[in-house]
Parts: sequence; structure tokens; C-alpha cells
Amino acid sequence: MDSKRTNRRELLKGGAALAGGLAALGQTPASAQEHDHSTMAIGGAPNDYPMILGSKEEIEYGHRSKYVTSVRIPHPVGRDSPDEFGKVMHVASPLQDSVGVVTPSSLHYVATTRGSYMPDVDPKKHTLTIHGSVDRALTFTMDDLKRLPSVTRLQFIECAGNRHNGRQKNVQESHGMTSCAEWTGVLLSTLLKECGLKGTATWFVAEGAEEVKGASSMPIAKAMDDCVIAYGMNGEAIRPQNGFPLRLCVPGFEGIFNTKYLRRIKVTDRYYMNYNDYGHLDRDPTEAALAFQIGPKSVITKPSGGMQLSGRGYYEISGLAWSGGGAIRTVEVSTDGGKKWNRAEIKATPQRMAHTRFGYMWNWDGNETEILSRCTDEIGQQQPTREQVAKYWNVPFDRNYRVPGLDNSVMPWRVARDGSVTNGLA
Ligand SMILES: Nc1nc2c(c(=O)[nH]1)N[C@H]1C(S)=C(S)[C@@H](COP(=O)(O)O)O[C@H]1N2
Ligand SMILES: [Mo]
Repeated sequence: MDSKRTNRRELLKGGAALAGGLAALGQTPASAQEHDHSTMAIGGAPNDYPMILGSKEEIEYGHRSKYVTSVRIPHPVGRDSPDEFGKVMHVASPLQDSVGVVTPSSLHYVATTRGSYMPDVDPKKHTLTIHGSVDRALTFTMDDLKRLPSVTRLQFIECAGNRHNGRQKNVQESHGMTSCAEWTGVLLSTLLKECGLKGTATWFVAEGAEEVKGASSMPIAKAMDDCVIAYGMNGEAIRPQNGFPLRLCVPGFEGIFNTKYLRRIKVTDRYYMNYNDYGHLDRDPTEAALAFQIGPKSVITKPSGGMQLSGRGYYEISGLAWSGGGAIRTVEVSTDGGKKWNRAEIKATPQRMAHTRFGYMWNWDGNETEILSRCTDEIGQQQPTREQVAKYWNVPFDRNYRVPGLDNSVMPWRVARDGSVTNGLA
């Protein structure tokens, strides 16, 4: 018997822990015998790590590692949060720690409209009614909806209040009111075909279940195109904060249209003024109060404000790009304050109206500089500069300007000689 074989035997014989350990991974000790002993040692050698799987909690609904501490923060979108009643109405997602494109449900940003709260909706009692300019009004229970053909799509949502200025310290404060999740549900067009649209049907109003209903008017063409009545989010039921048990997903439209706790859709022959329009009518009261489609936008999430580079050398600049106009086509990164733009690598096939992860390998020479990103979407729209956005909203150009709508301008991060990264608008 050669010494190698002996070693292996002894390892197996003496290693009850090893055999049990492999069995727990779905490997039998017999198949383990196929491996040579250098592989076996991984399972065989006892280590110092305490075992964390075993508690009822961890078995039933797992938690992340205690070493991972990334959290959401209260966010003042246009008004104080917490407000005068101590309620936090807006919560920003920690984009600085994001990887890939899916926001975990527990870190998805949350926005509630003024005076709104998070209703505790019983899915067994919840229904969705579609009425108005239709041949027959229909009411669907959750079970009804789940019998219909489903779709699953990645989609970003962004609050119109997601605006950046020189006062914000990091990307969570400047851009954290957007997130991207995988939503599952039924196409709204499937339901509307069941109801039958009347010839006069040109708009629809979607309404939530709270006292303040969060109703918005949208063009019927959008309903028939790609709106989803969603009950699933990232592989499980939608979280209460994001609209449990049912929400309307309106790809690429401003966040406010994505009606949570959806209970009623009225098909109409005109734009209906609603509570959501209140406060958005600062200019021409005859025009549609809210801007529908979100423009192309991108931001570098790493390195970003508050981070520290450890010295000159290679870093992957990583960030997110998205557009209400469709899929992202290209992202460019500048590492010299916008003089030269370099094509970034897109990390996975860009999806329509979904966050797209980009990366660019950068060799930092240790000098002070500014890093920026800009994107172009599939219909050729390019992310604007800050000057262009100021002109669009007709406000004087200022690094701290306040525009009345969405700000999709390019965001600069400043890198100092000591490696510290700060807001380039400050
Ligand atoms: N019913 C209802 N729907 C709502 C809201 C609300 O307060 N109530 N907030 C809207 C706003 S302002 C935004 S930006 C998005 C936020 O979705 P989220 O909280 O899932 O991120 O939901 C929209 N839908
Ligand atoms: Mo919002």
C-alpha cells in the first residue's frame, strides 16, 4: 500500500467530521474518495470558523453576514424626512455598495407620497377592479391574477426627486432614490383585453389602496405596451414597503406612476387631475403635470464620494446606467474631468428600462482629477451635461441648482492626491 493511499484512508477513517461535512454538501464519502488528498484536506482539516447554519431563523429565512452592514438611509426628497410627524417617507438605497444590477428587496429605495402611509393589505381580501371606458368592468382576486400568463422583467424605478447637488456627500445621498428589481406579474394589456377597451379609451388612472391614493393618469398606449401588474419582486412576494400585494410597474416612467397597493384602474377618455399632480403644477397648469419618461442617466458608484483610494495603480471604476427610453447602448467614462471619454465595458446584456452595470479599468497616476460617466440609450439619447439640464429646466446654471423635475445630468467625483473621493459639484 503506497503512502498516499494510507494517508487518504486515515484521513477518511479518522475524519467523521469530514464525512459529515461532505454529506451536508450533497457529496457522499464514496465520491469523495475519487478526489486526491489535497482536495480532501479542505473538508478534512478542522478550521476555526464558527458554524452559522443551524438556527431556526437561518434555516427558515436566511440573513446576510454580520460582517455586511450596508443599510438604507432616510432621504430628504424635496421635504423633510423624517417629517413634522416624525415619519420617514423617503428612504435611499446604498448604491455605493451595489454590485450587479439587482437591488435586494430589503435595500430597494422607498418613496411614499405626501400624507401616505404603508397599508397592511391582506392578500386574501385584496382585489383589483378595472372599470370606466371598457365593455365590461372586471374584478380580479390575487388568485385570479396568478392563474393568468405571467411575465418576469428587470425594471428600474426612480423617484423624480432623485436630484444631485454639491451638498451631498456620497452616491446614496445623490442618487440613492433609484433601484432595480426583477418584477413578476401579468401584463396590464392581458387584463384590458379581457375587459375590452371602448373607442374613447385614451388614458387610464391607477389608484393605490391607502387613504391618500397615489392616483396617476397615464396614456392608454403605455398600458397596452409594457405595463405589468406585479405580485412578485426578486423571486418572492413584493415587500410591503414596495406595494404588497400588488403594484403597477410602468417601465421607464417617473417613479410616482408605479402605483403601489394597486386596487383600481379606471380607463378614461381624458387626463384626470389627481392628488399626485398636486405640487407638480408650478409651470403651465394646462400641460400634463408629471413628466412621463425618464431620460438617460448614469453614475459611478465606485469609487464615489466618501471612499478612499489606497494608492496609485489599477482600479475598476464601476457604475450604473439606465434610461426610460429603452436599453442602454453605450457608457463612456472620463478620468480627466471630461476632456477624454473612454468606452466602458457593459457587464451584461442591457435590458430595457433596467439598471445596466458598467466598468472601466483605470490606472490612477496619483494626481488630483475628476471621474465622470455618461450614457447613451438605444434610441440615441445621450445623458446631458449639468449646463444642458439647467437650460432645459430654464434655471440659472449653478452646481447646486434646484430643478423642478428629474435631474439626469452627468455626476463628477473628485479624486484628491491623498486618494480621498468627494462630490465634484461641491
Ligand atoms: N400607492 C402608492 N403608490 C406609490 C407611492 C405611494 O406613496 N403610494 N409612491 C410613489 C412614488 S413617489 C415613487 S418614487 C414610487 C417608489 O416606489 P418604491 O417605494 O417601491 O421604491 O412609488 C410610487 N407609488
Ligand atoms: Mo417619487
